[in-house]
Amino acid sequence: MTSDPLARITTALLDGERFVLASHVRPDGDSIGSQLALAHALRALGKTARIVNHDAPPAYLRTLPGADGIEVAAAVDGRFDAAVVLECGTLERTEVAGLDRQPVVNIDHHAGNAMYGALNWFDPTAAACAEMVHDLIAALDVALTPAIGAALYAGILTDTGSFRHANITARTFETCRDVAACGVDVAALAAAIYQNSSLGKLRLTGRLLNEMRLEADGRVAVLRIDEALLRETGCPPDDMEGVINLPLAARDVEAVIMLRTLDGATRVSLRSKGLVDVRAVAAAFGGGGHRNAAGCTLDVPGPDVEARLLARTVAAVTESGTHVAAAPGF
Ligand SMILES: [Mn+2]
Repeated sequence: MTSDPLARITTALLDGERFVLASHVRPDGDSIGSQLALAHALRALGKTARIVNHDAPPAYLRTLPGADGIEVAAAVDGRFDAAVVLECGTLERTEVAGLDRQPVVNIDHHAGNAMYGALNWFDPTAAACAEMVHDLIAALDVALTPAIGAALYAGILTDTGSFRHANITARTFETCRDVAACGVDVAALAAAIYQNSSLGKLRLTGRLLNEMRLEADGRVAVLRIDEALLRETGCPPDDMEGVINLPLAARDVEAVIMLRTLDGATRVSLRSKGLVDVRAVAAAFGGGGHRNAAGCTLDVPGPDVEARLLARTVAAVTESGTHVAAAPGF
């Protein structure tokens, strides 16, 4: 017996036959990519692997091989040799009941992971959970196929903000090297993800940027989405991926707050450049994420809590010390 979590998880997966794979609510490219890659690998070994998430994959990921087999459910029945939970800081983040009745394998890269599994592999140095899954698939001795490679690449491409975030390491490119070598058409995959939006999303983008509020001398941008804006622009609610990143194209903007009101709660997404830590901001409001990409939910929204959120974000920008133009790596 070794204490190396990757080796222990590899053994558990090789020994088992039936698996369920879950990820967080509102799954993103890294959730879906990591799940599909691992499911393809387990099936290549002759095992059964079901993917069960609380929410459907976003439209831009539905062309990934195997995406049409992803189940959407609030609970899983029956027994599995393991529930592999990918990309979740806590088990509750899945909002899928019944996973806790299985031996849980926790594979994640989010700072602050609660180590909730029977087996835990937590690596905050991975730019994407898909990097970890790449290493796991290698340990399982499954050769990459175009279907596996496309899933891994989707996870890395989206979780690095199209290779722009500070989380990128040599390992990121080593994984992508293997993806390219196995025959994935990376340009076609990028087009499927980034040149595949509705005209409604384009109209929403125009309105959002036009109505953007700037605070702290333009260092913090605030975007606001409500039902009326979606209705007026015709943007489908599941087609807003990436709009939050647009203000960061401006030299002066160092952090973005996007507020989305929905059923009496306000969903907050945060993005930042360089050393500006928006994960700490989200954590102060019960959320989490990464330094440059995080989120939380305001259950009792209102001007007061929004003012506190803004003040925390402005403080994060100020505390980062350096203007992004002078930060390391820029
Ligand atoms: Mn991720």
